[in-house]
Amino acid sequence: MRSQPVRFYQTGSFAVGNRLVDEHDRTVQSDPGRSNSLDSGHRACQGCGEALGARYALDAAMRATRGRLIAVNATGCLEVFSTPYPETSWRIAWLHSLFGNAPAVATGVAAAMKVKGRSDVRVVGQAGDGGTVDIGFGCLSGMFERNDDVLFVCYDNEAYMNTGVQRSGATPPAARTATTETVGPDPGNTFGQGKDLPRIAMAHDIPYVATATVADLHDLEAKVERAMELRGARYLHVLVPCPLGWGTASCDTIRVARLAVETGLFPVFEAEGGTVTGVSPIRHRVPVEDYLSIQRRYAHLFGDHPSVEVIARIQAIADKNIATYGLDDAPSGESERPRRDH
Ligand SMILES: Cc1ncc(C[n+]2csc(CCOP(=O)(O)OP(=O)(O)O)c2C)c(N)n1
Ligand code: SF4
Ligand SMILES: [Mg+2]
Repeated sequence: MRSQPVRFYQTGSFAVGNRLVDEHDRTVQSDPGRSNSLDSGHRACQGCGEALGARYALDAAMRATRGRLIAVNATGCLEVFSTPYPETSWRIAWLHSLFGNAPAVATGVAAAMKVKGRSDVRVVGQAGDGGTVDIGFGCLSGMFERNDDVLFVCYDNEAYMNTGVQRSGATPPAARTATTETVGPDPGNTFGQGKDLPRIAMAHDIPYVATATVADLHDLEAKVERAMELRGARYLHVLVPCPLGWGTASCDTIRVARLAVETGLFPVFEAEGGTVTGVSPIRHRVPVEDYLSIQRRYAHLFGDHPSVEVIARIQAIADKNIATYGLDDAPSGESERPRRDH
């Protein structure tokens, strides 16, 4: 009988244990020497996208800086679940001050390092969407405008999760939160409000702006690494599903993040100096219903009388994103790795 070649199914994936792929394709998490920046023992919900995103982002930043990294955290789930006093899950230099001032504190730490002549020590600021697009926005815009040497990471779960799922400036239209209409003609968040922070960041012409999701952790790591190659103000906006606030199964965090990308509702791209330099083309485009219908925050759009008009308006947003960022014009066979123009 002819022998069959051994097939390593893991080689096509970028899962945590991807030690069988070529060395240059391996993720930071596959490195036994990884820093485990956000270690086990924290109190995040099962399937928390924010915990996953933060661990990958910070481990990648630690590797890029050879461990010379200081993280500044805004108030929010990431801070609360990781540091119930006197315990902490952080195995890095880590600082928390207030909900709204993380960009300013990060700027101060970067300035202190400069004064001390420690250009080798780098600074990451991090916050949820509320801490970034709402209460921290003034500080963040100032940090961008001064081109302070900080990478700021927003973990966007599209509401104030830590305090019980209140609406933020990043909550999408029609999503139900604790502070949006529950009944009436248009339950859920209103259309036409909110802030598109990646585009606002790009308008500051800062060296680097990128978006990513926990559905493609290899891409997230690559973007952190690219950001740490540059100096000045850099911004990374990561979509991190929240099972509690979105009403999704804990096991569906990656799936729902992938659907956000494949519908076009969350464009994945990077930009340098205010110009888009790379996008992640959509491989398998899906209608927005596939994304919305598995989340209880959109349950009012479905049932016996689906809100066809509202779903069509959300589809129009996805279609516009796809056209704006050119997400559907990938030559056939192209992978979903970012296509870089530089
Ligand atoms: C000045 C101030 N106002 C309100 C709060 C209460 N608070 C703490 S975290 C939070 C919401 C955080 O939301 P977000 O930044 O999106 O992070 P998430 O918890 O969703 O990760 C709020 C309202 C506070 N700590 N300080
Ligand atoms: S509420 Fe959401 S963001 Fe907060 S720990 Fe739970 S899953 Fe994570
Ligand atoms: Mg949030």
